[in-house]
Amino acid sequence: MRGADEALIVIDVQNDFCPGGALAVAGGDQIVPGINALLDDFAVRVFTQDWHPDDHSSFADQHPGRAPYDVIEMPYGPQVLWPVHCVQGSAGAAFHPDLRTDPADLIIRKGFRPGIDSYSAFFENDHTTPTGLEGYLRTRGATRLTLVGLATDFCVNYSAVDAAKLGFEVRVDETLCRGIDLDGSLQAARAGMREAGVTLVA
Ligand code: VGL
Ligand code: ZN
Repeated sequence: MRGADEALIVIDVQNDFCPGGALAVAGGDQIVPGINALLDDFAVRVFTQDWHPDDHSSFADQHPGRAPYDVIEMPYGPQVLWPVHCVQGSAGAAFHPDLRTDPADLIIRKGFRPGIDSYSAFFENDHTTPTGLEGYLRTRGATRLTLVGLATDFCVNYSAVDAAKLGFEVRVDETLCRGIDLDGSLQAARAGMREAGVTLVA
């Protein structure tokens, strides 16, 4: 068991991000056994779940003439348009069936507001609307965070950078993450995380 101030944050290990899912990340399911093995080491365990209404504004089908992976300008900045994924209550939004979810202390859902996406576990994509996770971790006494999950270059990246900005000591275990890698987004994410002071463990 690690220190009482250490939290494991498991990002979006959901069916739609695993092979066969709507927004499949290559090898997304391969990280499940390793995450399962890590859970009992941590005093604080938080899972996140991407959780969109079916008309979410990040979905390409909400923007006539647009296709998945196009980038549009939203009031809060650029937004990649995604295939419909992680719709609230759908099988795709459920956690991978082999993921041990019973040890989770908290499951935090994000991306539920129709007009704004939320990659980060801490803030929506306007970088100001909080999810409440910061307060949860601080009141639990967690100061050191290990992040694992999907996808490295989007939700893990945004969560890690926000956590570092908030003053947490942040490690990303890349062996237990997989990336989407859209137009070099994986390289950019790794550089951005390092610049923010995140430790990448491979
Ligand atoms: C994610 C794209 C859209 C992620 C979520 O979990 O990384 N990526 N929604
Ligand atoms: Zn999403």
